Amino acid sequence: MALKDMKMLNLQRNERIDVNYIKGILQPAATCATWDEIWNFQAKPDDLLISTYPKAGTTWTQEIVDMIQNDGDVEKCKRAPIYIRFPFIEWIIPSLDSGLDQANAMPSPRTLKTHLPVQLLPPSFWEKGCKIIYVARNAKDNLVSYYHFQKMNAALPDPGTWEEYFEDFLDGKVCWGSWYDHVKGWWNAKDKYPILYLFYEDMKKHPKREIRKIMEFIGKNLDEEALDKITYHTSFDIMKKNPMSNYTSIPGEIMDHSVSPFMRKGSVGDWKNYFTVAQNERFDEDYKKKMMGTTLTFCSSL
Ligand code: PPS
Repeated sequence: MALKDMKMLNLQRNERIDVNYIKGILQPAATCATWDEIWNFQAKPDDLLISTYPKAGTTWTQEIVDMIQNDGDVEKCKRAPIYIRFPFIEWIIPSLDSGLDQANAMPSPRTLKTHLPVQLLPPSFWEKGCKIIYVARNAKDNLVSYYHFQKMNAALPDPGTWEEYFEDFLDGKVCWGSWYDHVKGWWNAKDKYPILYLFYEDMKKHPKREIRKIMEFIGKNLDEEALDKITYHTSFDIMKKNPMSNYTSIPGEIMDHSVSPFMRKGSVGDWKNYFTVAQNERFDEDYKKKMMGTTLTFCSSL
């Protein structure tokens, strides 16, 4: 089936997408169908890449980066929805362009988005020495956020029950694979490549400090007033109301915000409202095994 037909089929029948594997990592079938093209994507030296495991704070970081790049000009950042401003390189958005087409059509300097685990990143990003901002979020909140997102987003598989999804997440049987391997893989890469590794929880606790880190990393120099403005404009409450960052412009057949809004809670520790005591114990035990030996640590409540 041609890719174009597949996109329309999803939209018309309002069905969930198919999934498949790329080198052992579950991915939307449309991503698998274009994998060779994605793998051979030609990055440019002045590309900036925002990389995350899904639901770790991508959109938040994108808005911050755009605000910094535009010297704190709110109106400029409202020029288009977030998914148009930042091509998502491995994504085929039903009824819209592919991320690759968008990226290839975009003038430089480009800021791109990916959820790919480190081993699946197109090699040209490494070869060209592109700067990369990686954002990680504690696994428990990440799991809860991803579960709700899959419920509202027909462009991802149905998550099943909470209990089923909980096990799938621990097993890495979700799109873009294991959270554990993802955060560890990128953590290890940061010592070899120009990667700024950030944490969602730090951004919540010290937004201005983390925004300043991003600003310095991308080589900008804004005054305190601009930084304050960016901190305000990129707060959860403001971004939730901003149609250019809250994904409400995606057709309702794909994202149904009445099931769960894209800008859902934006907090640290929401997992406590979903994990049973037994699930929490099982999670912690499994976590210790999977994260053994890494220097990477997270906080899951503030
Ligand atoms: S995606 O679909 O993978 O790109 O999603 P992503 O943007 O990575 O993650 C969505 C979660 O981030 C929350 N979010 C924010 N939190 C705090 N402050 C701001 N400004 C902000 N913007 C987005 C969003 O609400 C999702 O988290 P949950 O826990 O589901 O609310």
